[in-house]
Amino acid sequence: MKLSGLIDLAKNGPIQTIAVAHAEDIEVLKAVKHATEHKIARFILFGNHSKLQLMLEQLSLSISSDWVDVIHSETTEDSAEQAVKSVRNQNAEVLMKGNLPTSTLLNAVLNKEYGLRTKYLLSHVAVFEVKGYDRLLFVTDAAMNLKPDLPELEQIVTNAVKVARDLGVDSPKVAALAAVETVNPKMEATIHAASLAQMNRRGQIKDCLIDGPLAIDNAVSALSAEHKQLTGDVPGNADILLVPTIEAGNILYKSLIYFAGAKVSAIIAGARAPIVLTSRSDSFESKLNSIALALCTKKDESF
Ligand code: COD
Repeated sequence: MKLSGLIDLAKNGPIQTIAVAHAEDIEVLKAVKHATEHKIARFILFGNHSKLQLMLEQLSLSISSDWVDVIHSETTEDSAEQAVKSVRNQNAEVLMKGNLPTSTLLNAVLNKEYGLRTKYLLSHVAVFEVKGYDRLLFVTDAAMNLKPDLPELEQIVTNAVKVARDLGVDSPKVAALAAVETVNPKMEATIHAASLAQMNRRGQIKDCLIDGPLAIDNAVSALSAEHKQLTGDVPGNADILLVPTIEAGNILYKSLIYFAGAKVSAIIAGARAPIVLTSRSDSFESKLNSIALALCTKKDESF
């Protein structure tokens, strides 16, 4: 499957409403325009009303109650709060990050009174289409959790597995990444990875196949896995790359885009509603694919 296939998948579902926090960004608004043209979503744009009106005019997109509505807010914080509240009050089914810092949006999302917390950990799931790799590649967590401990990593895997299964990957192969393939007590990532693999073997983490520790070459290259004599289904064939820290994830995310020309879509999973969260520098195409990804993920009402 290619990332553009997500739009077709989204077309099979109901038209949902997306609340965009601080939408004053031309790439965000281009994605909004394309999504409305595909008739996959309606939008409530939060931000400065007159600026948004001007930008929408530039894109020949008019404010209409059918597809695009604008609600004025003064600051990025105000915009984030209003957008989050609109999802919490069920005026929208998906939240999207516009032109504001990730931490501003996430602080509103995590607000104890009006936010979108659940009993689960919230985590970032990015889905890449990489030239030469024969499947979509999921990377987690490249943008929310800073240095997750073992219980947090378990929840991060679980969130990513759910997203992969929503896209039709029934039993995703998860590579718990480290710098080496053997357990080294001085490298915490190797201990976490080995523990996750064992938790998976014992049925503590279900619906996927976890192996680790694996270095990234052994995770995605059959040749490299063979060279290291790594057997099993995951080495060389990973669907999900679990990274140990936000830095590792962020560097991998941006390297895939800038060096490998990969395409990306990304969301935060585990909240009351999916949250479209791409980097501000990501293209409108990746924002559009991320909208489609959010629309394709099943809502969990058990919070
Ligand atoms: N899921 C659920 N609850 C959470 C999570 C989570 N992932 N993270 C924190 N919480 C809860 C905590 O339990 C606590 O109750 C409250 O939120 C505050 O927790 P802190 O003090 O650990 O968190 P903050 O407020 O300092 O920061 C939370 C952020 C998510 C804002 C922070 O971790 C952050 O800035 N993450 C990185 C965002 C970023 O800059 N990404 C850029 C890469 S593109």
